[in-house]
Amino acid sequence: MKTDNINHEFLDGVLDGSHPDVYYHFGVSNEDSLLEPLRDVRAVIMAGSGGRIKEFADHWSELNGGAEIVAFPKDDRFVTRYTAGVLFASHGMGMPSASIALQELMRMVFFLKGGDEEAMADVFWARVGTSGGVGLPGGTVVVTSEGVMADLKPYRLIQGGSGTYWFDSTFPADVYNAIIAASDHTDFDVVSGKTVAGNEFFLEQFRLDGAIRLETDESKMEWLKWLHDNGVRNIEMEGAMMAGYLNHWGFPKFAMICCTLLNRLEGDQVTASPEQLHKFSEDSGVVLFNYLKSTLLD
Ligand code: R2B
Ligand code: URA
Repeated sequence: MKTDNINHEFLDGVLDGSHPDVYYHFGVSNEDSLLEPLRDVRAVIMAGSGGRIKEFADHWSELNGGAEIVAFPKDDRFVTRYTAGVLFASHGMGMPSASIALQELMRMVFFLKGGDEEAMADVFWARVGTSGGVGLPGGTVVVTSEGVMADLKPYRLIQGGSGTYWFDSTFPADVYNAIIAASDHTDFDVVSGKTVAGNEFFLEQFRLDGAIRLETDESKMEWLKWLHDNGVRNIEMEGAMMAGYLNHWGFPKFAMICCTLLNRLEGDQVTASPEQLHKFSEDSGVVLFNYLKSTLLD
């Protein structure tokens, strides 16, 4: 872990009881007894939708002999479940929403592990989601090697004091390679590649089917081909920020696993049937659970 980058000014006072930490968007604080069982947390799994979180937690509980599921009472922002060493939390859509979830979850993990850097470094983080494929058909699962923004540069934010703050938004290679290896007998392809995180589903993903259109057929295809030539295999909306924040604290184990819903070289609209979409989304869950089983089940 990179101890200098952890916000000790605020977080050390939580550990010594000087002040509480309120994880406002999750509706809990470090003083809630609900968090007590979560001290054993070994993985934090995030997904965009709350429904997905409930399904994941039910499945992980079943795989662990019907382990008890702790449900956080507040669910109007994020849906959260804990069972058998895994905290499952939704993050909504886009980096502004997901950054709120991730910052509060990082603080929660800091508290749950008593600030012990070795214990924190053992925690595995993942986002499981959907994406648009770049040169890949719908139904492929992409395990991200590097998160970039729409200009192929790493994640960054505008910071008052220091201008632009750049993050390292790469993903650890040992982890994405192990995830792919744990899913080597699936009936769908699992590949690694760079992933663009767009700040918009339409405009920053160069779609032509939004209410607002800023691109032409030519400029869209030029962008998509440029991405493809530079190793990008899919486009979504959160990964670059997630990798940036987790690297900032020095977490060594994290990943992003996304199914593709369409090939963006062939179109913009998501026209797959509900059955196909269900299968695509199940498949990214299969890849996650193959890895969790290989690492967390005794
Ligand atoms: C993938 O899908 C969502 C948009 O449909 C967004 O959260 C993402 O990253
Ligand atoms: N999610 C995205 O952000 N983009 C897509 O094209 C599909 C899913």
